[in-house]
Amino acid sequence: MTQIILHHFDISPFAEKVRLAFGIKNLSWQSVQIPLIMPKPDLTALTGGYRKTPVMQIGADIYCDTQRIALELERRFPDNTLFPAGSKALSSAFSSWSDVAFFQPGAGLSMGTNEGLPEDLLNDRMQFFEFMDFDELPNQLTHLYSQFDAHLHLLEQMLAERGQFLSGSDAGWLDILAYFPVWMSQSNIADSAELLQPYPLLQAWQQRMVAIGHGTRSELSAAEALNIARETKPSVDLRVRATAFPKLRYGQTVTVCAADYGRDPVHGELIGLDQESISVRRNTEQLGDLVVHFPRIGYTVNSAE
Ligand SMILES: N[C@@H](CCC(=O)N[C@@H](CS)C(=O)NCC(=O)O)C(=O)O
Repeated sequence: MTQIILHHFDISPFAEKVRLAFGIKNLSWQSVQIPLIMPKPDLTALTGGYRKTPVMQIGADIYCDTQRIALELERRFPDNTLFPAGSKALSSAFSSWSDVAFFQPGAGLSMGTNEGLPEDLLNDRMQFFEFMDFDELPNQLTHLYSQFDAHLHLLEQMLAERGQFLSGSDAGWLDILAYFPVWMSQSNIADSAELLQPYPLLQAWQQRMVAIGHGTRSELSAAEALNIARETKPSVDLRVRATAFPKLRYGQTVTVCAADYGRDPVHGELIGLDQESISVRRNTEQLGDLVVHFPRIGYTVNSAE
């Protein structure tokens, strides 16, 4: 059962990363639209509590976080690599730049300059984005513009050094990582056209990124996705490495949380742990056995026994 399901919403910049990865790999996938704000009962029925966007489902295997999703796509669908010219490890490191240093000022500007945001969305994100002080946002806008612009400038220099794509002659995950804050700025930040105007290489690359597309998308209801999870068994063969910190054993009950924000805990039985991934099995009344996978970097795993 390899049908790919993406739980996401269209305006999510992190989901745009994964949609572009489908584009690079020319994959067919099914789209389940999730709510923009909590509660998200169908999503958390799968994840056990993790609420961030996006989440990828393949049968009864649930992949949280875009970094973990990228690794899984590459493992299952190695054609049209996301990591050209041996850029896998470098891309993982590069995500700390794009997800934090580049994305976070952009997210601040999206929240602070976007007048029409509905009240319930603002209230939800005030709780969610722990790195953002919403009361202080109006005073920080000039600084945030300066930071976002400095990263655009950095990206322009990277493109001058690297050529067509950051990954070389073909687009890869490195490009996607650098692109998603730019994609977000287009619809969410006031004066975004003015921001990009000084950067011609970036604008030309942006057109090449748009041309990648999203592979072949079809729509699926949340109920159908839950049915697929219910009718499928988790497919992956995993183990807990004896050397992996924090030295937990296979089958131990654990709690997994994002370490940055959106830290809703997920409880389960530890069945996979190494330096790249954490996997827990959840035995649920509603959907039977599910395995939820997280990246190792940026996630805590602790014994819950
Ligand atoms: N580290 C996560 C971050 C994901 C993230 O922050 N997504 C945003 C949307 S773009 C989110 O979850 N917002 C709150 C929500 O959708 O409930 C990843 O790489 O997937």
